[in-house]
Amino acid sequence: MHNGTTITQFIIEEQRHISGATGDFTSLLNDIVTACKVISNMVNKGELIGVLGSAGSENVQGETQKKLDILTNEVFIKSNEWAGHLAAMASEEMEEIYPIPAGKPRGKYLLTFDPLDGSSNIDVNVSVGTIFSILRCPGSGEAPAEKAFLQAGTAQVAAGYAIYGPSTMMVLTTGHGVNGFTLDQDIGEFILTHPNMTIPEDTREFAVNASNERFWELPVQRYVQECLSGTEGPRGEDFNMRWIASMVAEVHRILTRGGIFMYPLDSKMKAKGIGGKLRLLYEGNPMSFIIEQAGGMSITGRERIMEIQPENLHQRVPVVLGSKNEVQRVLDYHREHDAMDQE
Ligand code: AHM
Ligand code: MG
Repeated sequence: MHNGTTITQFIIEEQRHISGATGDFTSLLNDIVTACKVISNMVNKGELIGVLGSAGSENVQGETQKKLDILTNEVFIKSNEWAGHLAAMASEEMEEIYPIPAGKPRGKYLLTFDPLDGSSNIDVNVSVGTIFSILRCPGSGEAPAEKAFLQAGTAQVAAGYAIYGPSTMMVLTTGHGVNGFTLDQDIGEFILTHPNMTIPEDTREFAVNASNERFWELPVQRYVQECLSGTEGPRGEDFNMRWIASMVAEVHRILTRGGIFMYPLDSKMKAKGIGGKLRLLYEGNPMSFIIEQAGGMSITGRERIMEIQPENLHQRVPVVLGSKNEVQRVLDYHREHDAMDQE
């Protein structure tokens, strides 16, 4: 029998410190937790229940959808639309926002999510995850429009992710630090196993899809080149490299032992007229909130991600996040480069 703190207990105790908390938020987080347990079970069963492979369709980003992208999106909607805590949801897998249907009670929060991030990894049995962010819904009563979601990351009430790896874990912030919970499959509960997760300020480990190197901007090329040149280079130290192609898994590694993760702007994106690979509202912002709450830093290369005023639901941003001193260095390299450009 476990005698640790369950995630429900943890959330209720945390909410007790907030005056005026009605229990709505606690209950919303509980529904999200339930959705992640269902997804964990699906991901875990994999081909036994015939959920691997492509669905033969594309999402709004023009990416091929996996069967699990669609199924997990449905799980998230079904788990979160009934209880009366939300006014609307938005997801990577849906072009438009999903207002709570007429006939169901409407609440004061908005939920954005990527139901299965890193889903290109699913068929090869590598870790994937779910990312979510909770915002307050501005206005009252009327059905929200897309505009309601266009809030800077600093306005987030909570953010988290579930990682479906060797263990299933949930990592959560409500703006008071970051805590990690491990799913005990025998009792079906997430138990607090990683209280107060913090990111070391220094690291000698970087993560980037190096196949894009020739398309990167000069400051990123410089940073990575200096890491690669190791003890003989200007950094005077050897660096290690990782690339899982699953942002949740990279962020989880960084929360565990430090590191820097980059999906920077590149000339291929610029040619396509997009501002990055990762999406601001359900990838960049929630991960930035978690990283900052754990003492790390999260920027586009030039600015703090959480201060960006979103212009549309599926907006993309460059992402550089992780151990403070390395992210600061990447920021400095961009500033130096941009200053020289001005001269
Ligand atoms: P997805 O939301 O369609 O899964 O895409 C996001 C993922 C991130 O998890 C990961 O960091 C990145 O895409 C990997 O990109 P690449 O395939 O270029 O390495
Ligand atoms: Mg994603």
